[in-house]
Amino acid sequence: MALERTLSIIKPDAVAKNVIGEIYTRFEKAGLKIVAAKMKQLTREEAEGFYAVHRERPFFGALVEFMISGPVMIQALEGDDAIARNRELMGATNPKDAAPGTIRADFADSIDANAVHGSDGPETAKNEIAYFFTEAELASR
Ligand code: RTP
Ligand code: MG
Repeated sequence: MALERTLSIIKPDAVAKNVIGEIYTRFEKAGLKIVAAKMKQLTREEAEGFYAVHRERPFFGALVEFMISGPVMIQALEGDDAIARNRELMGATNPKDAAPGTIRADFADSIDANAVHGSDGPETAKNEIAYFFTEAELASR
């Protein structure tokens, strides 16, 4: 197993539901350590840049509007197979398809308001962590 880092975002719907702590507990129980964290109201430019790979997709406008609809909680997670492990904890993109006990099954309302983001691969994780955190902001633990 490889020690990895991944980027996680608790989206505006889950922040509004006041479940940051419940989601952090799931990360910690799964052996993922929070090595950096910040709460932030994303600007439109930040949200568009973050989801730039989806720029041509029909849902891009709605996705950006949703991501700037309220503050988000952004964290870098570290652990064995952190990228896949976080994706397992999150569940499927559409909460209707998410396995019972996953974050999206328990906290998400729709495919748009789906509670969390997680990097989908090593290259994405590296770029997404650097998008929000400087090297100095990442703890070694
Ligand atoms: P995320 O990037 O947020 O972790 O989600 P994901 O990998 O599970 O899904 P992705 O394909 O990367 O899509 C990014 C976000 O766009 C919204 N989406 N809407 N209406 C649709 O068909 C649709 N497809 C995707 C979702 O909010 C998804 O989280
Ligand atoms: Mg994605």
